Amino acid sequence: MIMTKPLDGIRIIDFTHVQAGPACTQLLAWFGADVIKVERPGSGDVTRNQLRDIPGADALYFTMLNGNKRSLTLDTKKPQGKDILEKLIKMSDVMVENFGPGALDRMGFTWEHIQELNPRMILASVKGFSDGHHYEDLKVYENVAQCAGGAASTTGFEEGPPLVSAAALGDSNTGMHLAIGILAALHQRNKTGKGQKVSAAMQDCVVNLCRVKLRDQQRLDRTGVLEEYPQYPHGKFSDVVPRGGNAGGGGQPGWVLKCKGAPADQNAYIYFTIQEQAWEATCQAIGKPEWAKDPAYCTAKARQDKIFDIFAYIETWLADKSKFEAVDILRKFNIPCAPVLTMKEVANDPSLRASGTIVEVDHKVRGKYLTVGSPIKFSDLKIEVTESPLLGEHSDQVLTEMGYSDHYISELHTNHVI
Ligand code: CAO
Repeated sequence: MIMTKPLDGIRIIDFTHVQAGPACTQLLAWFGADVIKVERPGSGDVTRNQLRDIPGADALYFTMLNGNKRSLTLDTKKPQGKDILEKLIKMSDVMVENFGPGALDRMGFTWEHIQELNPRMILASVKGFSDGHHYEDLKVYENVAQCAGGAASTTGFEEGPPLVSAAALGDSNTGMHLAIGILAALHQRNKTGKGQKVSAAMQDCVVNLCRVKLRDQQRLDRTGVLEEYPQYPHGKFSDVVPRGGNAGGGGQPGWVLKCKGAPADQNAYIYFTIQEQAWEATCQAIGKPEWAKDPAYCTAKARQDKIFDIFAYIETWLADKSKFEAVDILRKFNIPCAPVLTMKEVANDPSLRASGTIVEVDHKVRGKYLTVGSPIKFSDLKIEVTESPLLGEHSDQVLTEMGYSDHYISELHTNHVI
């Protein structure tokens, strides 16, 4: 049986850099697309050089976002470079870009021109803000998007400043949204034969993940309080959603609780959730069976004004248990919980290794490195994560496949077009 991949036969021009665009195209490469990363000769994606840990080797930022791709250097501002890009557009299915606003147009590749070259082409763009937005001219990085999307104002503790998350809500998250848009456009093209422009703005994609906070704003407007927030019932609310610390966002209260070794060990904590339907089991687990039927404790409403006293008691129960021992006990009682894992623990987690979510890749210059594999698993596809390409590693190969002669390719080298 010949093994095929979902995106076999789809050629993608990867005109992306930094994280949002590269995360999108790497995902599509894992699914089988031929992803050709087009980079500026001499320098390439700026992340090849930033925060290098091994002199002379592409930085981990680059290697971890550009696996499974080929690299073609091309100066698309030179006439010969433009000609080659035009030919590549005619031969490809998708072009993904995340340049600053207007850069692609200034290069001469407007959506109208791309459509003339290839009506089947799907042009997929990441920008900081959506078209027509009053900030549409702004260049945007991760934390800018987290602030503009409502995430920062609702993250952190009440007494502290707005806080950004370590999770790439603006970058990789937008890349994943864009990938979904591309797959939908490919599906539609199968029926209509026509491509289209797909856009994902980083602010919009952060807002999409902050849906629950928009819910809270409307609840607050109506009732003046948010009963699952630590400010309730003893603190004060203003007219905007406050920072909720480690509170759970749904109907079941939760918090990060200290275990044996904390706070000296800054990560000796678990996340503990009090689920209404598991209250009796929770009381059994933490050695307070008498709370199960006590009217002062046995409903979520009754517990509201003493939820932090309950968490404080659970911390006394946790004081002689490591975070792993605690979870091993609590899991038997069906309590939603997990240890707070460090990145070192994530990197070495045997289950993450076994599932292919953390993978070791061998790179021809830097040697072995860890990266995050596909979080999406398929029954009929084993995703192989391969090394990122060196700058221009596949230029000659791609140009030969496009029909250019060796003589012309060597002229392009001489003229620094590739
Ligand atoms: N050949 C010739 N020129 C090239 C080229 C190539 N192969 N590739 C890129 N360029 C040129 C572009 O045409 C552009 O030129 P002009 O500005 O003269 O028209 C120039 O390189 C710079 O592009 P840029 O504006 O994208 O780059 P920047 O480093 O100044 O900004 C970033 C980076 C990320 C802030 C900006 O690209 C951006 O806002 N992107 C959209 C939002 C986004 O994706 N941000 C997430 C990044 S991940 O944190």
